[in-house]
Amino acid sequence: MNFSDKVVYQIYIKSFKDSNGDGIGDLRGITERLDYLKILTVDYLWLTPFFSSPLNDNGYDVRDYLSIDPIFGTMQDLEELVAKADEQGIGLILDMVFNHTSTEHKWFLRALTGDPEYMDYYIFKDGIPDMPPTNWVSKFGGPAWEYIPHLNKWYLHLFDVTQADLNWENPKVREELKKIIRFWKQKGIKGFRFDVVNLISKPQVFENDFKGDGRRFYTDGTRVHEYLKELVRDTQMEDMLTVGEMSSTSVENCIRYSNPDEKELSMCFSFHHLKVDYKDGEKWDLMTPDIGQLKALLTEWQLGMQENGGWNALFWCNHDQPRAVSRFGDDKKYRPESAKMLAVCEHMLRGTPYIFQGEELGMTNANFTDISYYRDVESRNYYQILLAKGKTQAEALMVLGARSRDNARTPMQWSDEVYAGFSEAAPWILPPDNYKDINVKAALNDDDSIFWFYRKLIRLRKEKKTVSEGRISFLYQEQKDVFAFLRTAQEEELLVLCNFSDQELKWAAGHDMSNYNYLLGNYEDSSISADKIVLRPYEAVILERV
Ligand code: TEU
Ligand code: CA
Repeated sequence: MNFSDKVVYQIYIKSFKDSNGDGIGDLRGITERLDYLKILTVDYLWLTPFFSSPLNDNGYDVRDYLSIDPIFGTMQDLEELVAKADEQGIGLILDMVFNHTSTEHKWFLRALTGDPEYMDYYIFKDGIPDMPPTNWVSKFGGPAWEYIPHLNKWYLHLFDVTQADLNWENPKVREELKKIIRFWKQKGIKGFRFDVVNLISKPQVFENDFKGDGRRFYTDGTRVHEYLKELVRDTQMEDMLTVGEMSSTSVENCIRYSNPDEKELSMCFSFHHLKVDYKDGEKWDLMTPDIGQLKALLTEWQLGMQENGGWNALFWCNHDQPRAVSRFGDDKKYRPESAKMLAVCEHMLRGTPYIFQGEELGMTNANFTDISYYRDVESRNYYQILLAKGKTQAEALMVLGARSRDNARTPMQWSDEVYAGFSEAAPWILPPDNYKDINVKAALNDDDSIFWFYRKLIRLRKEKKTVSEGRISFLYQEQKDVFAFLRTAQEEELLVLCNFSDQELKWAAGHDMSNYNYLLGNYEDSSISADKIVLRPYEAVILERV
């Protein structure tokens, strides 16, 4: 199946819409707002996990994959959402967290009793206290192993200590996971997103990493392609939309994950382009984004995947990333312009675009001024780590302000009413003050809003095969802040220019510009001449060859 003309909208349930006044978003909240999503004309909704969970990582710590956490609703609510979405022609994508389970999952609880059958569902290693089997570091900070005194063993957790890694080497584990897929398929689910799925194949021998944090031993591991093929084949997922979240991956592996001939997944998320503001690759060291590197990485991935039949999931934002307009744009002086420019860039690249809730409004980072406002386990851990490293509270807060995952998790801004119209009660996490201006109600009433601009981009994808299926090639890139590319299919050609700076720039094309018409852009008119284009701050234009 080809998903090139589709657009996916990601919903972080806890923050989307609260229907019952407890301050937490839920399934009924989504059903209530399907009309809004219909106006945007998205094809699929990716719902972040709503399964039974202690919610230490907001649902990425699953206690029971086959039941719904009461905080999010009931099975009936889900069935109703599936049915109503279906009436609108919208399919649901569920988030499968198969690298690990919550330590409250019944499998882990049985393992803790010393039952060898269930201990083999996880990765337990013999050991003594204070001597973890390897020096690997958890993605959320601290050691990746936890000691269980009464078993004299350590278990592996690449994420939080309450998220124990599953042992995919064990065929019984793989069978259990297939059952989960089959269960949700028969509920009418149309696709799946697989959480950190390129980390599922662990090495045979566990050794210390003296060069890094351990990831090179388990990222795109030796059996990962085999596992994915088996999972897809045995659950007949071939025609569904399947997207893998690939942590620290490579183009070569993503080609294999997403090339239809391999019968693994439909597409991949990769993250290299979202590390261009990490100083020396370190997320918690701030740096202004290196746009030259951003362009180089996107170019490498776009061409690499195209030449070898791979398919990208395109995105700037998700529930783990700060807001793109605050990060790569200017969320004050040029907020609408830069939000639209980022939209053009993403939606015109080759791949399937993903919109994260609120991105279509140009929602910004949270601007929290105190650690007590933060909820995310990773942010809270790293706050302590930053203090321990000698940063002042103010410095640590500044880092979190730019990097925390909570920047994406503030409530969806529906209106200028109290709590942004998200809930009648105090929400579990507060919205930034700017909800009074930045909200759905205001966006729908403004013809020139970011929202309506997104809708135009989606329409363009539906109307023009060049956008959905065209080849991509890149133009003159020497001008650091301008990203320029062509999309071509048969006789049609589109030229896309994006200015990533707050400066007016002359783009010296070296490309004959005489035969192009203005198609869409984020400024009302465009100054195109035969050999020169003047791009205003954060201007983006799509030109069509005549
Ligand atoms: O995220 C995987 C992941 O590694 C990150 O995006 C992570 O948040 C970041 O690298 C930390 O610096 C997935 C989910 O999207 C995330 O919400 C979960 O917390 C994580 O897996 C564990 O399930
Ligand atoms: Ca609720």
